[in-house]
Formats: sequence, C-alpha cells, structure tokens
Amino acid sequence: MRVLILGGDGYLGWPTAMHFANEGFEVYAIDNLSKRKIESEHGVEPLNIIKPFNERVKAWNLNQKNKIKHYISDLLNYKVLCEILEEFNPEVIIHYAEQPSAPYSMASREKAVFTQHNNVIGNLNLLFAMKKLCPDAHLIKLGTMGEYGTPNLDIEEGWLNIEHNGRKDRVLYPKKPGSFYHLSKVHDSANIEFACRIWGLKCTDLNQGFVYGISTKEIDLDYENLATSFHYDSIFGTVINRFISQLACNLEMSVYGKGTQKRAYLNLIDTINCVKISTKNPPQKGEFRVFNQFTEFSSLNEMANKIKLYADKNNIKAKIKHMNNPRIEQEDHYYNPKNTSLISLGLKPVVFDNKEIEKIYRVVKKNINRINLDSLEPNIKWKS
Ligand code: USQ
Repeated sequence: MRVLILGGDGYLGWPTAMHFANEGFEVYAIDNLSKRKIESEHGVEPLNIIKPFNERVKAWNLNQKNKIKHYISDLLNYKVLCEILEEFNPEVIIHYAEQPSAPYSMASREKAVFTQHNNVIGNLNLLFAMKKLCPDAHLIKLGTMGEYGTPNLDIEEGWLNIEHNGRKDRVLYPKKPGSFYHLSKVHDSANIEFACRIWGLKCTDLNQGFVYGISTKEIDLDYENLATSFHYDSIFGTVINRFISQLACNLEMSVYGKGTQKRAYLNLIDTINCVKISTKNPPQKGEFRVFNQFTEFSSLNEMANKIKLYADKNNIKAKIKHMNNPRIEQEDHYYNPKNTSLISLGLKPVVFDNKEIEKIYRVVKKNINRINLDSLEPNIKWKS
C-alpha cells in the first residue's frame, strides 16, 4: 500500500515512517522542516542530536530492505503538493504536518496567526488536492483530545446524538479547546467533515491525547542515527516527558496549578499502532470517522505521583512542585472521554508503568549533558 506521511521529520511522523516501511508499506515522507526552524528561533533542542532529515532517511535506507522516499516540501505550496499526489498516487495519507505546540501558539499574535495559517490552510490545500487527484485515498488526520476541552459531559468519539425540542440529530461534538493551536485542529476537523460530506472524501480524524515515550522497535535498531525528536522543553515537551526529564535532572516536577486537571495520554508506540489500525480498517467513501486516540487518562497529580513512586522504589530523590499555572484551564472538572473504537479494532495498549518510566529516564540520564535547564522553565503565559 502506498502511504504518504506528511510531517515525516517530526516526533511522531519519523517513527511512523520507519514502522510503516518495516511493515512493508511503500512510504513517502514529506516535511517542511518548520519545527526545526521554530526550535532554533527559540533556542530549544530535542534531547538527542537529530540528524538532518535526509541523513536520517539515508541511515534507514542503508540498512533496511524497505526504503523510505522523502522530500522537503510545504503543504502551503499547493502546486508542489499536487505534483506529489500525482506522482505518488497515495492510497493512504497520514497527516501530522502541523505546528504542534499549544504554548507556541499562545506566545503572540504572530505565532497564533502562523499556527492557524500553517495548520488550517495546509490542511485545506490537502483537501482540495485530494479531491482533484486522489479522491479515493484515505486521509488519516492527527487531531487532538484538546479539541473537546473539559466539558461537563461524557466525551464521545467526535459525534454526539442530541435531542432538542423533541427532535433528534447527530452533530459534531461541541468543542471548547484551550489554545489557538488546539483551535486550529477544531477548524481542520470542521473542514474535513465538510469535504467528506460534500465531495465524498473519506477520513479518520484521530483525536489524540498527549504522547509520551522515546523509543520504538525501529528507533532501537540504531538509536544514534534513528532517534526521534524527544522534547523536554516548555514549548514542545509534553507533560510526562517533561516530568521524567526533570526527575533525571534532580529538579522538581512542575505541576501547573492544583494538578487536578485530567488529561488523556498514550505511548509513542501506541500512536503508531493506532495509525496502523486505522490504515488497515478504512472508513466508507464520504465518511468522516473520529477515533479518540488515547489509552489512559488521569490527573496531572496522579501522573507525577506515579513517577515519584518509581523514583522512591529506585532510591531516586523526587519532588513535586505546584507552580502558578501559566495556562488558563479548568483545574477541577468532570472528565470521562470514550476510547472504545481503536480498542475494539484490536489495539493492545502499552501501560504507563515503571518499565515505561525507566526507559525514558535512562535515555534522559545518558544525555543529561545536553539538557538546557533554562528551556525547562515555562515562560509563555496564556494571559500576560
Ligand atoms: N502541564 C504541567 N506541567 C508541565 C507541562 C504541562 O502541569 O510542565 C500540564 C498543562 O497545563 C496541561 C497538561 O499538562 O494541563 C498537558 O500539557 P502538554 O503540554 O503535555 O499538552 P498540550 O499542550 O495539551 O499539547 C500536547 C501536544 C499536542 C497534542 C496534545 C493533546 O503538544 O500536540 O495535541 O498534547 S491534548 O493534551 O489532549 O490536548
């Protein structure tokens, strides 16, 4: 199967590209390298030295039977996007190619505009290009659980059956996201649903929790050359990766606010498995299908305490600090999101346990000299 991976140089896109190649798919990975640019603008770097995109691909292709094809291009360049679709004629398009940081999108007007322009227009270009050149391809789009926010209702998978004044309908689940980044994904979802309904495209929108983890089967083949861009900084680092990095640096784990906020999450390996399951089980033509892509949810305090228990067991000094919350988010709230679709299609979740904490802790410890302590500090505020 021909699989086009958009955002193939990223934290999730790169391990997905390797895994799909390993599984025998024909993989074409595209990236505009914009995350590397934002990293250098902000003086943040991934934990490991990440080789340039072409060198990582070269390192993979040197030793592996199934090669990855790659190209540097931007979804905002509609002409080149059309050329890629025409030449490769993908059966599946996995779309990770978006500015992925909530804090970045809240740093200034320019960054909010960049995020929404890049994400929404890039996605819209993709929809038009698909309509023109590969209307039967299956679009797998990475959305976020953050689209829903924290409503005082059970969170269904994308759709909600409602009854109002005696009439019934099935509507897109009402969204209340918490940043301009999360909002960009809400806009994407609305545009994709429209394209499925009007043009008959087919899409799986994966509303993903935050991802933790540092290794996969393919990364472990040659960590030095094939590592993914694990971030611990306050712009790109997700909370569990940050807490474990802080632990490795003998720093307090930075819980924002009361820590009673609940969030859904999953292991990097499960991101890839969920995308693979979606690939193997496509929706119908014209269907806009939404899966909530997470395996566990808990409060931030519970996450930090789990890491502390691991530390206590291993005689590592661990402390939790509650800091003023730089974000505006509900801290005490109801949270009951559903995630039965991917499980019923066969997902066997990785559990966030001591073994998984240890894997991350060890790699961070090994690279401790590369940690820039300043970049751990959250200095972007939602309301300044
Ligand atoms: N948080 C802390 N301490 C930290 C960092 C974060 O308490 O040091 C808290 C935040 O306030 C938030 C929660 O942890 O309540 C999650 O924050 P995050 O930075 O791990 O995740 P977020 O900004 O929401 O975004 C991340 C990814 C994004 C993905 C999203 C899924 O960057 O690409 O879409 O997770 S979700 O969290 O479901 O929105």
